[in-house]
Amino acid sequence: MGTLSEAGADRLNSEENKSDTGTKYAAVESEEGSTKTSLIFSLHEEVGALARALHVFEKHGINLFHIESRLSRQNKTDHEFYVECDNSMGSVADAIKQLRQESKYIHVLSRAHRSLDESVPWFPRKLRDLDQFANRVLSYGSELDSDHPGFRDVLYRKRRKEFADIAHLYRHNQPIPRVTYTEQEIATWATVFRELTQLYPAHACKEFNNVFPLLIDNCGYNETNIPQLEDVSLFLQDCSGFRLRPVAGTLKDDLLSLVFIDSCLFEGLLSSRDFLAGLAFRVFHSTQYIRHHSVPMYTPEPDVCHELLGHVPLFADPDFAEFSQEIGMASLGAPDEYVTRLATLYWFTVEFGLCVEKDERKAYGAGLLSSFGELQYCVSDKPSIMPFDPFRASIQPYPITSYQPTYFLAESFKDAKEKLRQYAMTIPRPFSVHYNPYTQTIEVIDGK
Ligand code: HBI
Ligand code: NLE
Ligand code: FE
Repeated sequence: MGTLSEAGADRLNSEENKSDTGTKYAAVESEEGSTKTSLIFSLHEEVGALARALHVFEKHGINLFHIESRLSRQNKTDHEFYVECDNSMGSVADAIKQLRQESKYIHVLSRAHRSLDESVPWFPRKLRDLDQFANRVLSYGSELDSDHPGFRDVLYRKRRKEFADIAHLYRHNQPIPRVTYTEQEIATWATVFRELTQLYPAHACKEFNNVFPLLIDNCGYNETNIPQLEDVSLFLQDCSGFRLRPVAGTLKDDLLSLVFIDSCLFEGLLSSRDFLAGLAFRVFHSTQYIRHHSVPMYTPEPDVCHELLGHVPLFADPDFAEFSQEIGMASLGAPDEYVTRLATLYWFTVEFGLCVEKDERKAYGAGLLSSFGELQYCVSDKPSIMPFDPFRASIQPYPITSYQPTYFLAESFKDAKEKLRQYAMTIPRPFSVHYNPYTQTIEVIDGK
């Protein structure tokens, strides 16, 4: 299979695009094997038009996975319907033929094509595909484990549910809903912000310290304000093309085999596979809630302090952004064991990485830059330090609920990226992937 451009479909999907007379058939590989067809049609404005159109699918024995209505891109007074249907049963071709007679226009966006090898796990090909993660979560909720500091705090649990709802309802291209944080939440942020900003000049890497003032100037970073994800996301898009997407939490599922932990604190929804896949598109899944006020110094869970103070500054750096995206690309369609290793690699770099600067040890990992407890600890002589080697780091066990016993020291982001590339080449995949920045899609090239 060659590289099939999704440009046509992407153009049709693009919110910015005013008028698109588009090709009728944009040949696009199917996602999820060969079982899905996506199409857009517009109906004449009359009572029962949609019911009749839906009847066409019924008559041809076709199951619909998804339907949504929206304003037409061609004519602002019309509505159009976007439909995803199962083409493994019934005759989709016949249904489309009949639907064509009933509708003003119809575009088939993607049709079954040769699918990737059945053994290759599904992965997103375009930004909008990340919306599917929301429906792939195992348990939707905001339950906290019994040893979580917020477990007995009814108000905290209720609040977490509100954040989980925002994430669950979020769809690609929507602005991230703004949140009014409570006084208590802002007080927690203030403590974390105050303590950390005193440590950054000495212990954060230079790339981090370069960007931080820009966040103060442009995104409302200060002691008395928790910045809004939407403002930060727009800023990052200007810097490096990275953007944020709200997420309720993350699931440590595939890490469990590797990690020696007593309990899985991570309440959550998004698997490492999905989380890493986001990075391939320069999308960072970000939590929006804040840690419980009783644990400002360290929490094992990602929270808005961790995302905004730990991760965001470095995603603005071009080399670091590229490094992160490469981990994401390497994970697409990779076997489970390798996703686990890449998640571990991510852990020892993006989360807990150290680097050298003029013979000094500096932190670039977000888990260090968001915990004033661990930031002081990691530059002390207590932990053991190893030179960064992805083959070694990707199989190193680690605890997730305490300070790290071991850190890996990188020479630079460029060097780390080079080493990561070498490592990624050893991941067995019957295809290779290429990111097309113009269409923001992943192109799949058969064979290595
Ligand atoms: N989710 N929101 C968020 N933030 C993280 O830092 C994070 C995550 N999910 C998984 C994760 N980090 C990693 O530890 C790996 O599982 C990839
Ligand atoms: N321990 C970090 C903190 O307290 O900010 C969060 C780490 C999330 C992986
Ligand atoms: Fe993180």
